Amino acid sequence: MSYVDEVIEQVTVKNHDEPEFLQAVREVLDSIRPIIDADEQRFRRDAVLERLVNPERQIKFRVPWIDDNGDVHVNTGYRVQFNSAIGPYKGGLRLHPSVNIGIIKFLGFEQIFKNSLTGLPIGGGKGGSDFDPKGKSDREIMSFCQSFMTELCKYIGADTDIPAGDIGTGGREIGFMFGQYKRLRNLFEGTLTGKGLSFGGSLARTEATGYGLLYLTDELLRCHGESLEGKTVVVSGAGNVAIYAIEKAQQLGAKVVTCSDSTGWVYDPDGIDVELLKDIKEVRRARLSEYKSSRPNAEYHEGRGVWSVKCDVALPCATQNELDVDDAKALVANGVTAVCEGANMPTTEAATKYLQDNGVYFVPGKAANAGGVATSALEMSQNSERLSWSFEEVDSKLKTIMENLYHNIDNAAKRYGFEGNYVAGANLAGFEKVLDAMNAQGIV
Ligand code: NDP
Ligand code: 2IT
Repeated sequence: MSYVDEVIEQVTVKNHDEPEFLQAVREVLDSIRPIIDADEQRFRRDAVLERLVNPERQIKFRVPWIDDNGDVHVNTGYRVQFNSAIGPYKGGLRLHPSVNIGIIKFLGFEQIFKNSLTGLPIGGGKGGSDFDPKGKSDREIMSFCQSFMTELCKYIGADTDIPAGDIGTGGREIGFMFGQYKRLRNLFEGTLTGKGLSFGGSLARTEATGYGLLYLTDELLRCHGESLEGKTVVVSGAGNVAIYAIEKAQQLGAKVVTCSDSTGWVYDPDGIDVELLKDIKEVRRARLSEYKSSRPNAEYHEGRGVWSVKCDVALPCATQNELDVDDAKALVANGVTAVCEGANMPTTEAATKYLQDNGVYFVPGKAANAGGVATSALEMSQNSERLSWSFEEVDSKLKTIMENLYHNIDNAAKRYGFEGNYVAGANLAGFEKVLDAMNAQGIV
């Protein structure tokens, strides 16, 4: 059996109850076969793949917090410090009831290669909790965030591990966590990114993941003789990534006709009103069902359905495995040209294969959504030099990073004989740098 298959089998046995982690590992290991197979004996002897798939450190802790009635709740907190070969651990914190160790490991594993692809010196990590922020008051959110950070602060630091936002963690939560970190450690340092602008945050970090997704999508289309101008785009999600993906797609001349949240989805034939969406989601923290009351031409449907809408470009920006093979078939039947992932692993394995087999340009999240973490790394740079850059400066660096990233994965796919397969390109290019650093640093 090949070394790659041997390790996939080991990981499957050892982590059989972590399907998302297995899915992420299978995809990456399968893609990097050309590198591993070329020097299999040495990689096996050095246990390179075993070291790659086992996190350097996993932290799991109790998070007790008190609600507004004085009742105590206990959630579970996680931080997986996956790989620090190329820099300090970096990655977001997810707050969602579906969080478990397998979810955090899948996200942390993906983050290793994503962070490598940014070209910036950041290793891979991820954390979060099964806490559900929905319906909680600001005080309850603060109570949770302070308790979470009371434990997490022992393991992180500006040169050790730098968490940030993800599902359920936005500016409000990062603010509460930063306040508690500073209080407990007596350090005002950039150990979190996505901070408010008045205390070390970077301009354009809020917009970065969505904008970056569109910079990459635009570059992809241009390299194939097309552009976003006049294209119809469908987006899922209505959170941080989705909102700024919609905004930038519209700035680039596309018409975005859908968005969704966990209860339903909107079809707006006139194009999503992004200011209204921001007001509903960022200010009022309300349900998407409220969209229709201000936009009579729009439709609101319960459940899922954005992938059934005819489009040229599809941008899944909500959560993992939200686009399955039936959705992929509907997209292909409707003539989709490109699917670029704003979320992490939103497309199932079967759907990915179907899209690729049918000639759709498919760019995986670890490449397409890397603009968020890349801009987090720019926030770290600004914190280190105690300066802040203008919006234009950060945004133009982000654009350059995403364009370079596209060419990097495109070239890697070509170099290894997989032209047009951006999954292979992203995994190969991301892995090359991590492997080089791991080899240079010995067996650690
Ligand atoms: P948010 O919490 O801001 O938004 C998540 C959106 O997805 C919400 O509209 C949410 O609906 C919707 N959603 C639908 N179904 C689910 C579900 N089952 N679980 C969770 N959310 C669901 O998160 P982000 O926009 O920050 O993150 C979206 C995706 O992008 C995630 O995969 C994340 O890992 C990824 N990502 C985020 C980055 C960032 O910088 N924030 C960077 C790179 C990737 P509802 O409002 O009803 O909960
Ligand atoms: O998935 C991701 O890349 C993020 N949630 C952003 C991580 C970060 O450190 O900015």
